[in-house]
Amino acid sequence: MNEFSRRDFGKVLGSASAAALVSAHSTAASAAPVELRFPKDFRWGCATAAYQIEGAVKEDGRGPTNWDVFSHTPGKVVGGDTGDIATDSYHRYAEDTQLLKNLGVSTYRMSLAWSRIFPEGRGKPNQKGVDHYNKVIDNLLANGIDPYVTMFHWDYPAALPGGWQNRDTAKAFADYAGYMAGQISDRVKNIMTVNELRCFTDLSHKVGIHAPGLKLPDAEVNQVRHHGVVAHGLAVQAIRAHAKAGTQVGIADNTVFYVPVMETDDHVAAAKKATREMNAMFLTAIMEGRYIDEYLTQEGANAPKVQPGDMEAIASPLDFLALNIYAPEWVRADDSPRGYATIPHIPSSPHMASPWLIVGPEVAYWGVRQVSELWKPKVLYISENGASADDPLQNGRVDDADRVMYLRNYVSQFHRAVAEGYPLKGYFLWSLLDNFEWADGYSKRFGIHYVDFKTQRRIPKLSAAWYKEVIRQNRVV
Ligand code: GBH
Repeated sequence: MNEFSRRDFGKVLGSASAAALVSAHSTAASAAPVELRFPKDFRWGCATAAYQIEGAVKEDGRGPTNWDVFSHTPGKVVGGDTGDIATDSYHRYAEDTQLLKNLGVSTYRMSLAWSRIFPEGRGKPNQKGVDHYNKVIDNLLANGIDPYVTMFHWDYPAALPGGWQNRDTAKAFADYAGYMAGQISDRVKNIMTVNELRCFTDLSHKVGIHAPGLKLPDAEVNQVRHHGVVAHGLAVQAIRAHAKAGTQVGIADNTVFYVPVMETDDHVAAAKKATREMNAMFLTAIMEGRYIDEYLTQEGANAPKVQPGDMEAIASPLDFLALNIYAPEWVRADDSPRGYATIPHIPSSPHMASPWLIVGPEVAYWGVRQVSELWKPKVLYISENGASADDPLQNGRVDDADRVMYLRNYVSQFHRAVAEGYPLKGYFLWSLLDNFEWADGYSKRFGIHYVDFKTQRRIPKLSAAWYKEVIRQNRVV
């Protein structure tokens, strides 16, 4: 590399050093394997969510939730599965901590069940619920694992009238989030408000496949979406008001990312525009503090009713942004007024065990890059990435080479984003263990630990061995 190109490369990398992130085994002219190495302080973790793992739905004063009601309604979840027992992690959390410790992760993303703290959504807190999470958090810390806590991962107290259709739920959520921030922020340094706005609004109220299973008209869906972002914003404010100074506050969003069909300026620009416009009601509103014209024009009379102060709350500054990245959307530049055309997935699009989980590793790179270019977050995390697989259990082993393939390709693309200097600081693999996969029940496995749901025995899959090695060597293996 001559002086000029070396300096150029250095500029792209920002503070990161090229040599440290991409290194060759030897200086031999040929056949030197290039290693994709991560920065020393890169944080590796795993993610789970309360309703998907805890079980113990009637224990210690927990109130019923939207998902208890939904999963017990015949026909809503594959196989009639429920979260009543799940992976029994309410009782087995110490065992799960040991799984994490064995992997060598430095972080763990978990969520709190709102209805364990406020069984009816508001009112007097249930001390037993608080005690439980204190035990879980203390157990993680005692094992050298830093918990990242999500306040809402889709399970809300069924007693809240109207759920997210009711604006008051946003206020109740903020009160709960603020209260819990006050309880845990002496030990928990990173808090996320909500998980995946699009899922708990659209999938629950428009598509109807998630609790409470509604198919509302557009105007009402837009209002639910608005209540979702307001809830996030009010929670940011409440957490800041009650948490210890220095607590880092963010959101875990499943922004839909548009991947350019080829890496040329026109397609790259078209994809970035698509990402901004297609997420107008969620992340774009949060980062820009307004509903952009493209969205308002498109929705017309169905646009959400916004009250004074809402947009300021929604745009409350964040310390970090966290992204759940799974399937890509492909997009190309187009002559139409909006300048892009999305390309539908077709039967030959490769996917994992879940039909929706199209394999498109480049989305990992483009997601990080687009968000960085559009809104310049200070710190980014991948709050979820992972895959479902069929996981044959044979002779006590689960050789999930396909999941390893998926993860290796996505992690390689995250590496590219880090190497180019984008502020990606950590990665949470979904999921630590097989669990209740929402409407798919236990029919889809996302874990890197296999769970035998009859015995609750956990068996590390090949992907757990792979991840452990990634963490140990801090590079793609
Ligand atoms: C995330 O959802 C969630 O945060 C996590 O709880 C979940 O377990 C994990 O990822 C794996 O799914 O059946 O075609 O109508 C990802 C969002 C929600 C996308 C369910 C696919 C079903 C689409 N997913 N959705 S479809």
